[in-house]
Amino acid sequence: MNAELQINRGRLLDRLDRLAEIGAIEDGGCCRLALSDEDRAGRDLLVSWMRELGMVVRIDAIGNVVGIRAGLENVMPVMTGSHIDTVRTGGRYDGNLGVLAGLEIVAVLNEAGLVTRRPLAVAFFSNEEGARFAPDMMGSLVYAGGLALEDALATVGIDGSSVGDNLQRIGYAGDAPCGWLRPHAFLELHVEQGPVLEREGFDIGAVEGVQGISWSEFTITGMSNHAGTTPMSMRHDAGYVAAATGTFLRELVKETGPSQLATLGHLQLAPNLVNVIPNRALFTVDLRNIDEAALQQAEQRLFAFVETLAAVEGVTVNHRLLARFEPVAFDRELVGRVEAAARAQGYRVRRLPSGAGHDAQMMARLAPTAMIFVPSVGGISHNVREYTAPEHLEAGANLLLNLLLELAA
Ligand code: HGY
Ligand code: MN
Ligand code: MN
Repeated sequence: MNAELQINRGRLLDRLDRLAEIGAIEDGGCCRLALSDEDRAGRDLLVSWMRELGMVVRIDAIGNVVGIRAGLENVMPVMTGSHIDTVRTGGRYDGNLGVLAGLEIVAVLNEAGLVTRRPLAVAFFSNEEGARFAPDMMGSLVYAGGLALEDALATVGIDGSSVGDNLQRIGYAGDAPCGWLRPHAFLELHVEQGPVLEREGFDIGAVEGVQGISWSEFTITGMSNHAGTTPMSMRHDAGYVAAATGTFLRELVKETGPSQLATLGHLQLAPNLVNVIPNRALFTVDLRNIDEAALQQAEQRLFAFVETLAAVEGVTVNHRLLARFEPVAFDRELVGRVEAAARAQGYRVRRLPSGAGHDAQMMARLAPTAMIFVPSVGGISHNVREYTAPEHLEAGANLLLNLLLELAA
């Protein structure tokens, strides 16, 4: 461990603030939806910082950006990174911390005149959030070979435009083939986005893996009719099926226990008028579970519920699977090193699974991978009130620094 090398907290906080100015919304939050003009501006800022740090920047065909700091030997690099796209009501740390901590570490090494044996790579992946174009972790999934480039480019988002068109529009359809750089190891620093570390008084999370994710989109088609003249027995109410599904999800998780999570996050009714029975309902269901068999169970029960109710109500159902990732276990040896290094640096550390999806779960298909979590105040994320204390941001970045030096030696 390189005790004397420390990150510069002020510079890291300053970069987080400057990136947060791009797509700034109320109360210090950020809205930089994937491949939007705000995302482009954020990308441009980070690429300029990478270049200022003397890094070689390469952009691949799905817009993943990798900055490389040369090592003494031309061997597989140690890679860190995350994402800088946000949800519509995002905070300033989700994803951004992992990328900016990587740049801060390069700045520290430059100042120290220290060149690692292995090159260091800092990446930010396209469309991690999946909020505009599903699935989430799209850029790292293509990078890891889990989704064909042309399928990703053809994906149409919630506003009707495609990934490929938007990538061209913002000028980030790069020439590097996806997955062109296979790392020796991948380590991602990220805010926990949940309540565990804060509630139990830990500084660091040594993340053991990521729970399974299932995103479904349902389109229910019924018949619009007059809200006042149509007897209840004659209705084909798409809105009722959507609302009943939301209630069913709560019943489902009550029965299956706390490891099952279920969210009806997006709901659109048409014609969306107070006195017209909805003839169309478009809604999404996000199911998560650390146990794959239980997640499949939950999916089967959801699909059966919607189909059965639709038959009774006399409406039709169209179902699209927007994302489906099985649980991922990170590299045991690397998780152990995260835990040991945290302890050696005097941090209170515990192991835990990740509730959120991350680019690391895709990079785990290519190389030994692990994650470092720092606490989220109140467990809040995907919310402008997302906050992590500066001392925890610094602790996470210092831990990342030491682990990258160890791995790149
Ligand atoms: O959905 C997720 O877990 C991540 O924020 N993309
Ligand atoms: Mn994230
Ligand atoms: Mn997120």
